[in-house]
Amino acid sequence: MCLLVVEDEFTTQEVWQQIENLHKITGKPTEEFKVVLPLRHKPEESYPFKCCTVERLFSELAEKRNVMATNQRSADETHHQTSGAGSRGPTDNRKRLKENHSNKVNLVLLGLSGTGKSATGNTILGKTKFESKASSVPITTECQEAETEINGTCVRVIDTPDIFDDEINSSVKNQHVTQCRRLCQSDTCVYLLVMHVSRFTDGERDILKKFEKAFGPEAKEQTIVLFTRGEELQSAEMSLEDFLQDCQPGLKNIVKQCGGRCVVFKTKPPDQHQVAELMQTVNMMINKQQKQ
Ligand SMILES: Nc1nc2c(ncn2[C@@H]2O[C@H](COP(=O)(O)OP(=O)(O)O)[C@@H](O)[C@H]2O)c(=O)[nH]1
Ligand SMILES: [Mg+2]
Repeated sequence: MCLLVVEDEFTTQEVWQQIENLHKITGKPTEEFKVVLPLRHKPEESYPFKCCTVERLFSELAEKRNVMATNQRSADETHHQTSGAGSRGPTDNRKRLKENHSNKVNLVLLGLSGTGKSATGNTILGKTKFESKASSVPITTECQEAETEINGTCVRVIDTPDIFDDEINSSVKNQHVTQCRRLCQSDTCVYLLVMHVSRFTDGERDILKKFEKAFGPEAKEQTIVLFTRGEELQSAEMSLEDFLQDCQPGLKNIVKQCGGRCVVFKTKPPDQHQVAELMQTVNMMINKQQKQ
């Protein structure tokens, strides 16, 4: 696949010129180049080149990956049958991520009470499945799940109660963690560490330690920090980069430990564009880890 990713201000003429240059350099026919359009642009028939959106590209890649995985599985089954290999041993999440070429992903919402996990879950799902409201007591008290499909990927959203609260009995928290791990047993699991953009509390300072204790030391390799109340950044005319640059060292460290993967969300009003950006980050992380 020869992909030419273009920026927002592209002109048809410039892009075509580039395709011709690439054709001269590589010898590949111009029809083999596909232009990946910036977000918000829709493929138009008037373009003289093949083009697609990032979302469409990811679903095409996922389809191709599925076909390859099916072929690989058939080859593996043949090999197992001929070599008489026994059943597979237990798989950890990282191994599952590498092996899992299916088109399914679990998104697990984690974070303190009131940070907006349930509201974020509803935004991802595009419908209200989880109760979300302002409250001084936790509203979500059990792990819950709901599914949707986003650009060909089956996304299971898992909403959780606050499992980091020191006030809550540890056996209750362990039950939530066990339930959450059970829900994530099959398919790739991506953790979304949900934090309020303008509040970094003492309870969040050692959140990664508690998180690792619950889900294992490698879990942060599959984590994206998701900041809610993005509209507060918008009204302060700040980008996520500006915010991260000026934020507290403790928060900077959390983002750093999560590989710098972070997104910003606003749920009032919900905006599906931010869901597409989140899925882009999810897919990039999964693709990168599968290559490692
Ligand atoms: N303005 C605004 N409110 C939000 C946002 N995300 C969550 N909230 C509100 O924050 C409150 C707590 O959200 P909830 O989803 O119940 O938090 P949870 O306890 O982490 O599940 C609710 O009143 C939400 O409407 C956001 O991005 N912007
Ligand atoms: Mg909740």
